[in-house]
Amino acid sequence: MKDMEVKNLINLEEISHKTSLNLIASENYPSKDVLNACGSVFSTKYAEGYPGARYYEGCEISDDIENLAIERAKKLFGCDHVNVQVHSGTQANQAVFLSVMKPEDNILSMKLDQGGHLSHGSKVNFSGKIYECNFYGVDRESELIDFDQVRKLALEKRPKIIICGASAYARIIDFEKFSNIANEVGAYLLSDIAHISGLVAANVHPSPVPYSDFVTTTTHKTLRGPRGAMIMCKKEFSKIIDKSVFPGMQGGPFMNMVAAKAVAYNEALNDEFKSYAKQVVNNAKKLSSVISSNGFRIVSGGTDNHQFTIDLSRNNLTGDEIASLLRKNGIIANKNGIPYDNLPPKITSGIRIGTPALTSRGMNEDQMDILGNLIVGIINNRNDNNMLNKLSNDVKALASGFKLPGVD
Ligand code: DSN
Repeated sequence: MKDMEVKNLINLEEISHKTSLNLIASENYPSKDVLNACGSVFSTKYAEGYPGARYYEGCEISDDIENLAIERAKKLFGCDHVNVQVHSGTQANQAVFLSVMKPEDNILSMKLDQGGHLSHGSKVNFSGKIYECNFYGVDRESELIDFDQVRKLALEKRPKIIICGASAYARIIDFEKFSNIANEVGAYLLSDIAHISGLVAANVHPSPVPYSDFVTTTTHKTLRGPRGAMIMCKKEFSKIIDKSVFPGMQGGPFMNMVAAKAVAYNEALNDEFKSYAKQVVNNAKKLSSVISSNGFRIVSGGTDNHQFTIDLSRNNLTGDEIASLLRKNGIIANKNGIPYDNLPPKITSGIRIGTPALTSRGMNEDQMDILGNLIVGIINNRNDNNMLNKLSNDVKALASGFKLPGVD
């Protein structure tokens, strides 16, 4: 690369990943093949429209790559129809809303501060500005989705769409229960599986596809593809979903990202991916149990998926201070609210931990044991600089034993 300023920053980012341990639950390391497709000549191509019906000439090969991505995605998730053009998870949700709702129609979704997502109706997001939104949460004791509340609110508010799926929820989501409630009140069911789609693809989490009218997901989290998204839907919604994406809210698709999605779907069909997805969950279970056995409470008592949240309130600590402390010592995670948090979103009482990225680097339960003790050690020795120096060297040593997929 001739641009040394940018090259230097890319190198620095690479070194930063290599020498630290990435526990951001929504991040992952895709393969070299996925990255190559992202950087391929397809980034040049304008292909507004859909295969066989484009608004530009010279789209024959773009048609082939998009059809390939669609066929692979349908095989992977067993869905009737898929749109692989949508650029992001938020835009995927937006396209679903545009397809069946009018402004001021009513959404029922999970509270943002109990695990939901901004694009599910938050006041600061387009979804909360355009639509009327009501929210369900988790039970105060079990910290599991409160289905009595979901049903009560659904009967009372008669939403047009019920959304299930979360950004910070560590337990299995019962899509059938959501579907029964949606059917009872005549609502559409949108399952946003952005976080867990890789686990769904590998059958380590139940699939929402048989129960949902619409399923949205990003492609870069547990699914380990390129930055992007996709929408799956029942056959009857195929046309309105595609129209909502283009020309409704996007122009030309990013054909390089469509190519990279095709690569990622194919990788996810392999047995190696299934082993990775199982390991992601085993790693999260192991890491949460090491941390909880050292005196930290885990929200809902543990995890069934790729992530969990540590409740720091009983230790008189905040998410903000501990996320920053961990980062200074080479462990990257994010502050996160816990259910019924007394602290504001910029401070929070929790730290969200996810295992997809480290699992992709090849780590297993043995490394989770070491890592759990490092996390606990860093928190407990936060005022002892000598100990912190030693522990951050241990973090670097652990990181240096595992390559970065797609880069090394
Ligand atoms: N919700 C973000 C996350 O889970 O990190 C992504 O939108």
